[in-house]
Amino acid sequence: MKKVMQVFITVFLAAFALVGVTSYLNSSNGYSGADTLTVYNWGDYIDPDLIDKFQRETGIKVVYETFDSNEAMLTKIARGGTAFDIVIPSDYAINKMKAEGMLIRLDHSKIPNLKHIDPRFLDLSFDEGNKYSIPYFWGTMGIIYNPELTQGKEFSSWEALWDTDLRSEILLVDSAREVIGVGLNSLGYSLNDTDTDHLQEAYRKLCELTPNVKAIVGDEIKMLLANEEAAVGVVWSGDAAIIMDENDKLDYVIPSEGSMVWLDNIVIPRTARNIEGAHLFINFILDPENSAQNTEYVGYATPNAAALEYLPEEITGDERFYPGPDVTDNLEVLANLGKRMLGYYNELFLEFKMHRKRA
Ligand code: SPD
Repeated sequence: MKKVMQVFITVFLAAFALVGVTSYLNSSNGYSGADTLTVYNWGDYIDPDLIDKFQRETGIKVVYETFDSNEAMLTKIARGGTAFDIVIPSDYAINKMKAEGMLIRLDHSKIPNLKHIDPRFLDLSFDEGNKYSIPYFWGTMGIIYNPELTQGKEFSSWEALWDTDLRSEILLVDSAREVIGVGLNSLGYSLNDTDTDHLQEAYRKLCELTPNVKAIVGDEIKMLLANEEAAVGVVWSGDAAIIMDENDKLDYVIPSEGSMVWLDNIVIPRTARNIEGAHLFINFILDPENSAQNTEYVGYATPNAAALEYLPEEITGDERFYPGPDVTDNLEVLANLGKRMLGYYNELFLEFKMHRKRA
C-alpha cells in the first residue's frame, strides 16, 4: 500500500511539474495557447466591441497589438518574440510572407463565411486561391483636399501637389511604397517599377515636393486634415472617408496618372499557437452582421458582399470609396518586388525623410 501511495505521489508531482513548466513556457511572453488569441493589426482597424463579442462567444481572451506600416509589421514578425495568431498585412506583404514560408495554409472548411466575400476580391495575384489570406478591407490611394483652403484648385493629377501655392500645406501618409509611388506615378512610371534610374528620378522629384510637405504622419493624419491643420493630404481612401465624415468640406480624388488599389487580408503566421482560435476569429469577422458593424466603425470599404446589405446606401453608394471595376481595373496592386528591391524602396523613403529634415 505504501509503495502504491509513493508511486501515486511521484506521478502526481511529475504531472504537476509538467503542467507548471508548460504553462510557464506558454506564458513566458505574456500569452498562453488555446485560451488566448494574439492579434496584430493596423491601428484604428477594428471595432473594439467586436473583440468583446468574440471573447464572450468563444471564451478566448484576445491580446491585441497594432502596427502602422507593413514594413514595421514585417520587421517585428521576422524578429520573432511574440507568437501572433492573426496578422492583417496588405497584398504585397502577404506575397512576401508566403514566399518566405511565414504563413500557415488556411483550412477553408473552418471558414464557411468566406462565401460572403465578393469574388472580385478573391483569387488575386498575391495569393491565388486564397490559400493563405482572407480579405478584410480594401481601398485606393489618392488626394484629399479642402477646397476652401486651396482656392478652387483641381487635384485630378498628382502634378497638382507641386503647385508652389501649397507651401507647407501637404500631409503624406507615412508609408514607403505609397510615397515613392506618388513620385513614380507623377512621372508616368508604374508603382511596381524596379528600374533604379526611374526610382532615383522619383526620389529627386519627391525632394522637389519638400517645401510643400508639412509632415509625414501615421493615423493622426485623419485628425489633422479634419481639423483643417493642412489643406491637402495623400491618403488611403478609407482615411479620406473618415475625414470627410468629420468635415464634409473636403473631397477625395484618384489622380488621372494612376494609383493603387490595395487589399488588406487576414493571415495566420507560421508561429501561431492557437490555429483553431484563429480560424474561429476569421469566420467571426466574416459574419455579414459583424463585418457590417466593423465597416461602420472603421470607415474603410468592406469586400464582404453580404455585409453591404446591412450598411447605409450613403456609404456603399459613394463611388469615391466603393469604386467599380471600371475604376479599379486601371489601378495597380502593389507587387512583392523581392527583398532587395523592397529594401531599396525603404532606403529611398528614409533618404527622402532625411532630406526633408535637412531642408
Ligand atoms: N488605420 C488603418 C490603415 C490601414 C491601411 N492599409 C492600407 C495599406 C495599403 N498598402
